[in-house]
This record gives sequence, structure tokens and C-alpha cells, in this order.
Amino acid sequence: MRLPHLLALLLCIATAPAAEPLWYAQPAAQWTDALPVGNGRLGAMVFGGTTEERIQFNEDTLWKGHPHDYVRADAHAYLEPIRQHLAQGDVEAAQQLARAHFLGDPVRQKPYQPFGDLKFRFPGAATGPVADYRRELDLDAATARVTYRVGDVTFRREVFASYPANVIVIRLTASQPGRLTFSVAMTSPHADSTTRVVDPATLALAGQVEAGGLRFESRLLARATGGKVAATTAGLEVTAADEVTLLLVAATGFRNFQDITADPAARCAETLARAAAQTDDALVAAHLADHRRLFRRVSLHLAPTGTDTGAPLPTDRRVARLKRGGLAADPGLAALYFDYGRYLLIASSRPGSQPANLQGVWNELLTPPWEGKWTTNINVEMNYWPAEVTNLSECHLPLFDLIDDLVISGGRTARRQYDAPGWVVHHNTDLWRGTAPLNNVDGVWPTGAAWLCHHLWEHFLFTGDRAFLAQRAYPAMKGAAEFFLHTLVKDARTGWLVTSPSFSPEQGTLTVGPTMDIQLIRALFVHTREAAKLLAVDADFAAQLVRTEAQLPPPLIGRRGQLQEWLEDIDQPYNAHRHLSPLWALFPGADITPADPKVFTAAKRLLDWRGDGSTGWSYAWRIPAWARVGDGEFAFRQLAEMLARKTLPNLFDLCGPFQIDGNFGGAAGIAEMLLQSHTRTEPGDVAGVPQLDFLPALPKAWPEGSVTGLRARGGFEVDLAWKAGVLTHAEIRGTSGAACRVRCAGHSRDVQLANTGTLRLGPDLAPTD
Ligand code: FUC
Repeated sequence: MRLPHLLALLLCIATAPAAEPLWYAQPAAQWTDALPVGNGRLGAMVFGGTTEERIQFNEDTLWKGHPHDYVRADAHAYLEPIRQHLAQGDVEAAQQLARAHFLGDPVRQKPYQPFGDLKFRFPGAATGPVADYRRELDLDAATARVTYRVGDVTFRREVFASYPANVIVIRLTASQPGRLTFSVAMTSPHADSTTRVVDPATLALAGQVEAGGLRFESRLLARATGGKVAATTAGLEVTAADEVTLLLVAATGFRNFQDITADPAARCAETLARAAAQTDDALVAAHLADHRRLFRRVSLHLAPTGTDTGAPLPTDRRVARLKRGGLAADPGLAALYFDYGRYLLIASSRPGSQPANLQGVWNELLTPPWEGKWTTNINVEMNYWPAEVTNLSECHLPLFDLIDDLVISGGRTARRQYDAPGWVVHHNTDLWRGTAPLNNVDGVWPTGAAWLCHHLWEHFLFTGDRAFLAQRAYPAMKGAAEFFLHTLVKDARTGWLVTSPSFSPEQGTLTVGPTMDIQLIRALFVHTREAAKLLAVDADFAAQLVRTEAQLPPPLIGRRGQLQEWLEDIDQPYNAHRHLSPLWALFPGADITPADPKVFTAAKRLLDWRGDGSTGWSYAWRIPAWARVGDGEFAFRQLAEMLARKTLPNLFDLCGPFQIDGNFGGAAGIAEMLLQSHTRTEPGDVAGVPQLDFLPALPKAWPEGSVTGLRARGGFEVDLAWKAGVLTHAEIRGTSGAACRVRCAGHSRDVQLANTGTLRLGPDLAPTD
């Protein structure tokens, strides 16, 4: 490396603000105080007790149920009668038929399950009072740490979940030799589970969720320096060791949603043997390299606005004081929340894992809220909002694997329930890839696949990956579009093509053609035909999409100037419903823009009516939506309220109970306040020259700061710095020669990256080198 480069690198490392940890002055009193680690597949919650420690763990394929097709055998026979009732305005008759005959069999999907617990006892710690206690989650090292002192011995515990080794590593040390004496038991909330001794240093916990259901096994190996280790079914006993490393692995019989015949014991044995062959140092080094490759791509710094930096306070006290002081006084906490959102996505969604569910991968309950599923009418999509823009594109991949499965199971539902080609997803799915309507009439919402496909298209826009577009995205998008081409019906009153039956998520009654459906389908059609054009395939099909698109209802503006949620002008003014469904095309869609002032103004009115959020995720949705209308103050207010009202001491988001979507939506919302990017420069030109908006919704509370490594559509990476609320510096990286339009505070400039693939801009967006 040449000297100037090395210097620049050193300077950059020296000046890059390190991510703060979450930290606490006492152990977790309950599960929602504990600190999460995860590698996508495995998750663990670390409590950090001193006389007793609990590490509750999960594996992402442990669910109730077994391979199953949820379509009700005679559902198709009721499709036309339900449509008829709706066309005649007899909504109640339609709902009765739907409830009795159109919902899945069974009507509820299956729940995600907890796996087990490690329960430690440290008799040594009881011999004296505990001093200098600290518990922290180091986001940059993806490691939970506990340190404390008893007498003159300092104890230290570190827990991390290694993605490369597929193992949870627990390292215990003491400042004096021979002082580690403890026992650790493996337990499980599942009735059908037993512990057995595998060898003198290894325990296994094995069981089955239910008859005919998933079999599971986990193994725990202790390796100690000094002292001795003994194993009984009651646990591992470690006596007078200098240092101990525990390796925890877990697996189930799940191969895919149609096959659960794998051998969890063999899987555990193999993974554990491979991990045990590595030294601690090798395990740590591989973990840090893997995590930091992702985590360090982005760094956000929001400068303190006064003397109070917040950082010297434990995280729980910092959150608690928000109820009084407000987030404006502690910009660093917003940056920490952003970092934590990225951390959680890395920890719960890695290539090969299940996608992050309603609880990410962390759940201690046999009956988790809403079964811990993947809810497709907002929640699972929100989980992935930060994936592209915060530079974690690989973490998006588990969602695409889920889509591949849904193309199969949703294809069956399309055929059996609708006699249609393509594939369909209603408002939830589970490990068995249920795609039939569920729960109640609000489950009859057939546009889940259209929303999921938006993620395929976005991944392409951000990465420019043509092979992905051709092989994975386009076939799924085409299938989803085919379903709608076949099932849209002509609305008798207006002549428009609409969905029937459907529901505007989760309010009103069974209906036809709610605004959200139309926005989702229009976006799907436009993106699918754009993809066909880029790939030079299916010209006739694309022409059919254009013809059908022209028959969809236009955006409807009601008598009070609001964008209508339904075909009828029946919106209640100031209805603050949690869902922003009819504003989908504002965010995360991008069809409502100032380029069409009439629709944009109507959307703003509806957004205004919706007011503040209620659940955590509903605050989180309002952040990027308000950022898209350029109102940084209201966006900030939603973030501040979410943190003050819907955030647990460990910074987990609350719906009512813990639900992780708000963490992800909040992180994405912060990004959206700082950088927006659209590829639309002319109407209909969806894959054209990207347009990058710098600091489009910067709130007064963040007058000074910097961000590096955000991603923009068109394959760009962007750094921004600002002072006194004004851009001071921007750097864009991408393919050499790539063109984009940049905009900031009323300035606009068409620019082209230099041969180096880099472009630096000053405050007025003029290139500085
Ligand atoms: C949707 C929301 C609920 C909850 C559930 C998991 O149904 O309306 O508030 O988030 O998903």
C-alpha cells in the first residue's frame, strides 16, 4: 500500500466514530432486559446474572406443526358467491361465506418455538458481595459481555454467535487461576425433551415439539484450562478452572418446508466437531472478521447538541429519561438505535437462515404473540427496509429464499383456491409456507406476493445484479403478476379492474379494490414489464401488463381532499389507524412523488390525518413516510415517540408485546431522513437515471453529523457530512463513469463519477476534486 493511502486509512480509522455499546449496571431482571446475540440461525438472550446466569436460546427452524397445505378443500367453490355478494353490496353475506368456507384449514398458522436454556450456578460469586458490575452488548464486536468483581477476583463472560462456525460461544475467565467453579444445566420448555451425556465434556438436549412434528437437538461442550469438567444429565460441572469455553450448537429435522427428515443429532455432532477443532482465538477472529465486514460498512454520527452526550449513562436510564427530556437532547441515542437496527438484522438474517420473523430469531414463549410468524401486510417487509439502504444487501437473501418457497406453496393456493396461474400470498406465512387466507375475514387480502416482489425489484435497483434479476426476481415477479392478470374482476359500478374479495389491512370490512391493492399491483406490473424489457423477454406479456394497468382504478381523491383508502369516499377524517396501507405508494413504494402535485397533496392530507403512531411499527412506518414528504420534524417526532413509548430497556421495539419490526423500520426511517434515491426521472421511467436527495428531512435536533456508507438505488455508496443543518461534504462511490442527479436544499446537479469511481462534492454540490 502506498504511504498516502495508508495514512488516509489510518486517519479514517482514527476519526471514524466507533459504535457505542448498549450497557447496564445490573443483570437483566426479565427476558426483555436481556441482550440478544445471533447468527441468523441461532439466537440467544444473555441475562448476565452473577450467582445464576440464564442464556435462553433459539434455532430458527423450530416451529410447531409439520408440512401442510392450508388450502380448504372446497374454498374455490365459494370464490364466485363471495364476489357476487360483494358486487351486490351485501358485505355481511360475503363475510359469512368467507369466514365459513374461504379461510385456511386450519384457520390459524403454527407458532415459532423457543428451543432451550442454559442455566448456570456460580457458587463462587455467593462468597462475597459483587462489585464493579457491568453488562454490555458491543455492537461492533457482536459480543455480549458481563464483568464483575468478587473480592479481588474479576470475572468476565463473553457470548457471541458465530456465523462462520454456526455455534454460540460462551467464554468465561477469572483474573486469578483456578477460580472458575460453576455448573450449567440444559433445559427446555418442551415437555418431550431429555438431557443425556454424550462424553465427559458434552451434554445433549433432545426432543420433539409434538407427535409428528419437528425433532430437535442441541449440544453443549465445555473445554477448560486447568481444573476439571464432569458431565451428568443434571449438567456440566466445572471445578477450579482458569478459563472455560462453552460451545453450543442446535439443529432440527427441518430440511425444507416439505421435508423434516434430517437427523438433528448428526447435524449437531458434525457442527460441534468442526467448531471444537478450532482454537478460541480462531473462533473469535473469524467471528469478528465476518461481523465487521458487514457492520462497519456504515457509520452514523449525530453530534451532541449540548454538553449532555448521554453516553455516560447506562442505556436503560437513557431510555427511561426520554419520557421526560426527549430525544432532541440526546442525538447519540438515535444513532445507537440506528446501529442496533443494523446489528439486529445481521444477527437475525444471514444467507441460509430463515428470514427475521416478528421476534427476529429471539423468543422464549411456546405461544408467542401472533405466533412469531412472518406477517406480510407490513411486518416482514418492514424487517427488510434497512437491508439495502444501510448496506446489508446479503442480509436480504433469506427473504428471497422465503419467496422461492412461497412461489411453490402459493402456486398451489393460486390453483386450488382461485383456479389461477402464478402464486398468491395472504397476510401471513409460517415455516410451512402457509399462503391461504387465515384467522378471520381480514386474512382475505390477496396482495402479499406483490409486496414481497417489491423487495426483489429493490434489490436489483440497489445492486444492479442482472443475473439476480433474470434468475430469481423476474420469474417470481412474473408469476405474481400472472395471478392478478387472471383474478382481477371488473367492478360493476366503475368498470375498473379490481381485486375481489379483499381487505384494506386491517380495517373496514371485506371489500373490492382497496387502494393499497391497486398501488401494489400497479407497481408489480410496472416493475415486471420494466424487468422484461431489461432482460429482452416476454414482449407480449409486457404488453398485456400495460393494457391491464390502464384499466386499474386511478388514485382516487375524496371530497375532503384526502387520498381515498377505498373505492368509495368513506374515510373518516383524523382516523389515526396504525396501518398506512393507502400510503404504500408514498413509502415503501415510490409512485407518489411531488411530480404529481394533486396526488401528492392528497397523500399528505391522509398522512396528516393518520397522525402519530400507536404500536412501535406504526411509529416506525410514519418516519420514512414523513421523510418522503420532506418533513424532518414530524419524522423525528415519530422516532422520538417510538423510543420514549415503545422501546424496552434493551432497545427492543414493542408492538404491544416485543416485536422487532419497529427496530428495523426505525433504522430505515433514519436513513430515509438522510438520503433518498429514486430512479424515476421521467414518468414511467423506473430504471432511468438515479436521483439522489441528500438530507431531505434533516430535523433541527441533528444540526451536525455525518454518515458513511449508505447505499442508493443505482448501485451507489454515499457519505454525507453536515454542520448547522447544512451539507458540508458528500462523497459518492460507484461504477466509474456512472451518472446520477444529486439534489440538496434546492440545489440540483447532474454529475458523473470519475474513473476512480468516486466523486466528492462541496456544500453547493460542486465537485471538489
Ligand atoms: C399486524 C398488525 C398488528 C401486529 C400483527 C403482527 O396484524 O396490525 O398490530 O403487528 O400484524
